[in-house]
Amino acid sequence: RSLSTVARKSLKIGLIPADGIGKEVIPAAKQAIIALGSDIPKPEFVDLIAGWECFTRTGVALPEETVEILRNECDCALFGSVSSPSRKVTGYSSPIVALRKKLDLYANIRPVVSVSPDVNQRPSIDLIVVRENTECLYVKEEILTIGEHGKEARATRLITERASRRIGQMAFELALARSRKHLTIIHKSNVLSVTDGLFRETVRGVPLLAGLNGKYDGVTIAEQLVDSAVYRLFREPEIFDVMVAPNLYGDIISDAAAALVGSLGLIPSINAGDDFVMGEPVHGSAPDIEGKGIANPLASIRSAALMLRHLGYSKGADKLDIAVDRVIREGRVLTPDLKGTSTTNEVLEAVLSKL
Ligand code: GGG
Repeated sequence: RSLSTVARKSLKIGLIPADGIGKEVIPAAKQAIIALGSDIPKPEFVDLIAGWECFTRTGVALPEETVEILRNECDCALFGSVSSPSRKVTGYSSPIVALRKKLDLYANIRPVVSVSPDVNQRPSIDLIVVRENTECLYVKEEILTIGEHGKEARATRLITERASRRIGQMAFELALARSRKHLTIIHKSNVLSVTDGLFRETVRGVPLLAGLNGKYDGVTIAEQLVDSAVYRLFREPEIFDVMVAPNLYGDIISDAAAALVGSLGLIPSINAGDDFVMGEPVHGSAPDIEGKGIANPLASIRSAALMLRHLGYSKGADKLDIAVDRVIREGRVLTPDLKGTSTTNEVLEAVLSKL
């Protein structure tokens, strides 16, 4: 089913704040959605649990009930952030990685846009990182053995033709809809010629797929080794329009791109599949500022906008984006990550006042 053509009287949105500042920014995004009034179908919210804290309390990081409610009852969802430990904990596995796989949310779409040079943003940044969301090293098949010289750890990196083709097609679609229509394939196939080679060849082959009949003829294609892509991202970011990458490179590149616009606290994403969409700020759980009331809510509000746009509610989505842009441009009410002194609630109020 096409997500955008379903007629809805109401919009059931699963809210999974999870850990850390997710619990502060997801409620802010909820308020922003409510403020859209009749620009979207009447929103209904379902509070759902997942995360490290959920694991320490219940022994389960991603309760089956959360997945089932998302699958069977919700039209879409917003996920906050998760604080997975950096050591192996028996029985624990990252719930966001699991959720992306269980709901087959194969595309992580992360736009990075500059709005104002006054908040430390490089001018003219307007790019989208399209991150494959289900495989690569995130299949998490790791083993530890004892070899001749001590411990040896190995991880499997899975790249499939199917996943590369569908993320490639998503990236071509996004590029086609933009004015520059330029797609850069990110890989490291000079070293990883089998895995990254398959990714690169498959994405390159998307325009030749049966039935497309020249649909992507207007899209120019470039490719860049991931290390040099990061270098060029900092040196000449304006060369990029849409970047498509395997899971791990996409994760790293999008954080790097966030540095170009002043703060990770501004970067939204959606996890998109053929049947479901889940908005998620790119930032993590930020334990250093958790509970202080100063987390930047703008990435979550923008993630709500992306989610709504993906569902076909462009009017509501545009309103949220325009309100966020105005708050950033005015530069008076900003959280400390953007060198401001305002709280999460004050930034939310500033956004709401512009809707
Ligand atoms: N909202 C993005 C987020 O939570 N980032 C941190 C992250 O993905 N960590 C992986 C994990 O903790 O499982």
